[in-house]
Amino acid sequence: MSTDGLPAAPTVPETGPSETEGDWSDRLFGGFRRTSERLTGNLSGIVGGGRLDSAQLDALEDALIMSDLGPRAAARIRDRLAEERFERGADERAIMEVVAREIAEILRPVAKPLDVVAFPRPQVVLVIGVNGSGKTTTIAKLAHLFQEQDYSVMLAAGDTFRAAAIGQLAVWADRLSIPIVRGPEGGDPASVVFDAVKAATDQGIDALIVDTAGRLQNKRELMDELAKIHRVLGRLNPEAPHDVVLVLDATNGQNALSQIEIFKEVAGVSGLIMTKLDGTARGGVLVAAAEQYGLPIHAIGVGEKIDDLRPFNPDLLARVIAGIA
Ligand SMILES: Nc1nc2c(ncn2[C@@H]2O[C@H](COP(=O)(O)OP(=O)(O)O)[C@@H](O)[C@H]2O)c(=O)[nH]1
Ligand SMILES: [Mg+2]
Repeated sequence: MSTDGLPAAPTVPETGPSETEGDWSDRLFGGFRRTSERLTGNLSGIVGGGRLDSAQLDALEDALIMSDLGPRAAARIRDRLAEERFERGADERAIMEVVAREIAEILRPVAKPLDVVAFPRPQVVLVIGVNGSGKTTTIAKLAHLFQEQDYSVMLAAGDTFRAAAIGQLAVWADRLSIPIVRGPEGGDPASVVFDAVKAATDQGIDALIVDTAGRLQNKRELMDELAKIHRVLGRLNPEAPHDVVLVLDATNGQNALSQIEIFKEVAGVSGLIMTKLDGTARGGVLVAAAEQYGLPIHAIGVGEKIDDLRPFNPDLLARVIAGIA
């Protein structure tokens, strides 16, 4: 589904009735269950009190690395645990409290919602990422979020590479009753973006969200295409794009990190949205990304429906990863 280069199915799930808060957090928790089981699974035999011994610390560090948190975050958490003096009879949970606190320390500095602040309007949000990462779906969710905050939104179908991609965005635009600027399949994305910025400016739109193609297998072409979009945007508004949001699929695990590297190089990334944190065992990569790149994380995707984009809550997520939420 999310292999580089394979076209994503152009499915647009129905916007079903809103779920309760519990449903989505259950799905998020479900996605991290294997991570938290792996962490606590290594703790059997910790009784008494005082400090963890080096075998226990090794086991925990390994489990953190296996859970995609990355070697740096894992070492940092290990160091923190090594310093901790536990009370007599401290159980697994007491240890996981320390783990969660340290993960939250890593995540807190990068939690930053995407705000509509650009003046003059519109705020131009360029959305990039490999095919199948969830760009188009995330754009729809983001548009919905902005609408809920009473901002006017316009979409630009800058992924002209696949006809289905234009159609998929158009279906969402229709469903959300927001205008979309689109061109022909195979057309020049930069000209779509040019038209869209002009239309959004003329109509006093608050936020223009631009979809793009994610042809990572042809880095040169991708780079040229994004550079051209940048040039066109800059000509109309020197501040644009105001945001370059990289959408990452959490199920890709460590591959998400190499995608950050590549897209930073070809497009300059200002922030991240990580999708598919429902039902993946690899969401720990979010911690690795925060620790290694320090890029703002704007939101997380926890499902395919329109309101499945959630604020990035570092304390909650840290507790979910540690299995004590
Ligand atoms: N479970 C789940 N699926 C998602 C999420 N975000 C996107 N998807 C699905 O991932 C697939 C690819 O998404 P799409 O938006 O077309 O990706 P794009 O190629 O980057 O534009 C679709 O089937 C989406 O419904 C998410 O947060 N959770
Ligand atoms: Mg798409």
